[in-house]
Amino acid sequence: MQQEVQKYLRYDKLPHIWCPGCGNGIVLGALIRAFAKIGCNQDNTVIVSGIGCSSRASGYLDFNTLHTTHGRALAFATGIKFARPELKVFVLMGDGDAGAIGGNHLIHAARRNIDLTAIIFNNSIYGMTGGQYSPLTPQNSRASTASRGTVERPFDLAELAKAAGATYTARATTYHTSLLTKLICNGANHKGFSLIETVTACPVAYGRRNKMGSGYDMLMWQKEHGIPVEKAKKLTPEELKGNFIIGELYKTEAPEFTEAYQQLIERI
Ligand SMILES: Cc1ncc(C[n+]2csc(CCOP(=O)(O)OP(=O)(O)O)c2C)c(N)n1
Repeated sequence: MQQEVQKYLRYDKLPHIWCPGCGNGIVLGALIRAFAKIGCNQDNTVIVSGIGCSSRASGYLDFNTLHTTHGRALAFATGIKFARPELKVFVLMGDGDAGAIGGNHLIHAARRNIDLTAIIFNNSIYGMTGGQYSPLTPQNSRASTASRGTVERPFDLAELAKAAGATYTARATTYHTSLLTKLICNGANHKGFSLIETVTACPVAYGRRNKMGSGYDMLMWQKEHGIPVEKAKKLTPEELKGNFIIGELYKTEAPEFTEAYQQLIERI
């Protein structure tokens, strides 16, 4: 397994830029294990990312990679998939990248049900730029732009994507790594737009301000607050409060954008 996994990394790009305790490396680890499990061909796979700490992940991966502009990863990925539908395209984004500046691209990629696998690194904050709150920052959290706590209600990106037309949504954490690997495989094997949110820790820009302790403590927080989907069904909204659901959240079949477009070409 080790050799299978190592071939997916660009060793000449290491050391990585992530801080001690950051969960991004764990997501990267789950990703490359998923690539090995699926048997991803490096020549036929494209990794697109936006801008942010998490988006640096594309640079460490030995595939056709595109490190694009903040919030536009899905727009670039849509272009690639549309021009070359035979390619497998993964899109790596931070919560700010996908939910704020890139929110419009996210809802339209979901609406089109284009066959992309979107991985959201949700560290609850803008990590790279020093801790401004994002649309996924939990209410009442402190951020560099909310020193007394944010009053805004956060998005549930999985619900948002589902409402917009995504046909596969799932969530895991950097504590639940085998689940994360499995969900990435399932999302990648699903035909249509799939979104896998990963709850990950930013001890420096989020954890420190919110007294969440070390990277290890934040992992334990994920362990305690990530409620498996089957268990969550038996709980009341009151009991679920302050927690989040992990596992496969939604899966359905719908016409995929590039296939529907190909059918149109053949028809005319
Ligand atoms: C158009 C544009 N606006 C703003 C920025 C500055 N910027 C760079 S990364 C970033 C936020 C990163 O947060 P997130 O997407 O959550 O990723 P993280 O760094 O937390 O992984 C911002 C605002 C930019 N590079 N380009």
